[in-house]
Amino acid sequence: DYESALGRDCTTLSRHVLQQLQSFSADAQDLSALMSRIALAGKLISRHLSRAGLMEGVLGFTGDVNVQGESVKKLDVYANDVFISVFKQSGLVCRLASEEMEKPYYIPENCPIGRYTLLYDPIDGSSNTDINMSLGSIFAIRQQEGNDLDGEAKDLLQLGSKQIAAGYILYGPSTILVYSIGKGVHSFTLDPSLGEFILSEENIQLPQHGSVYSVNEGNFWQWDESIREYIRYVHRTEGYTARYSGAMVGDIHRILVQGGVFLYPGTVKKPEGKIRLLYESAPLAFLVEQAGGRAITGTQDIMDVVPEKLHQRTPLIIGSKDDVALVESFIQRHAQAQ
Ligand code: P6P
Repeated sequence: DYESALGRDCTTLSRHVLQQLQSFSADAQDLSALMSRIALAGKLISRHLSRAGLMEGVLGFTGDVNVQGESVKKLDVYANDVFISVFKQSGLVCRLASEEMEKPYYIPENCPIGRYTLLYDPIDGSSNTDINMSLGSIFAIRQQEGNDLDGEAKDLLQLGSKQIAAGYILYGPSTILVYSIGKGVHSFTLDPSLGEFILSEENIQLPQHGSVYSVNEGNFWQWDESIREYIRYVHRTEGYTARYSGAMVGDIHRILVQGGVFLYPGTVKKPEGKIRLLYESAPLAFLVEQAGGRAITGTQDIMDVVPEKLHQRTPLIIGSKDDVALVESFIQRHAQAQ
């Protein structure tokens, strides 16, 4: 029958979402269509990245500084524009909130209020853009609740558990899309010859423990003593190895597959750390928890953090349950000693 003929080779993302939802309701169709548009954004960005070095004016800086005070890469702007353009006429989302935009971008025409909101980091790890290293896009989907008349998107400032779906696209040797709608974590690999993301793994589960710890040790002297104690421990204990790429999506994907822990702790000067809550930590926490892992700030689950601001940062310790618990034990021991 056709199922065996198609088999796994042709389980596309849109079909998989409908299978997951076991429904063909309008909402299910919308979510499936929404995920397909995210896949389209991923294909466009992947193609652009693969040719970046061949085209004039793609790499390098725009010369602007974004609202976060970071110098903007041309690829940041390109990727942000791709997400806006693929959703503009989709009628699926009313609002896009991105690291690259101070305020959310509203899509008023033919889009009834109360639909989905897409929160995303269009290119995460842009320090890697000009050196041909892996990069990622991170996304979260939330429901727009209320009328948001003041445009402040206050309805987005809610727990990570209010996320409807989340995931990332990893632009590496192959382009992989990993997502969850709360029913497990599944990965798709882009087949450039088909122009389709094809199912590569279902119900991914993080190992309980892994040997990898992933952190920028260049910040060692800016960390709290508890984190320095943890680092000294893994330095002197057999069985740990350091891996850090400078682009979080690749580091997180390694941990999703092999286990271990990724840390971006706060520093004495910036206790809130660097990673953004609503479109980086929260979607990754949603995904990792669905895969049987954990994600904490150091003192609370990422999924329980209620943001006060759209671009709020949090410290992030995320990965295998045992490895996150080990970091947490150093933090707790130091808190008791205070
Ligand atoms: P640092 C990229 O800017 C990013 O948000 C993550 O992708 C990455 O892990 C981290 O920042 C790198 O920051 O301070 O270690 O260079």
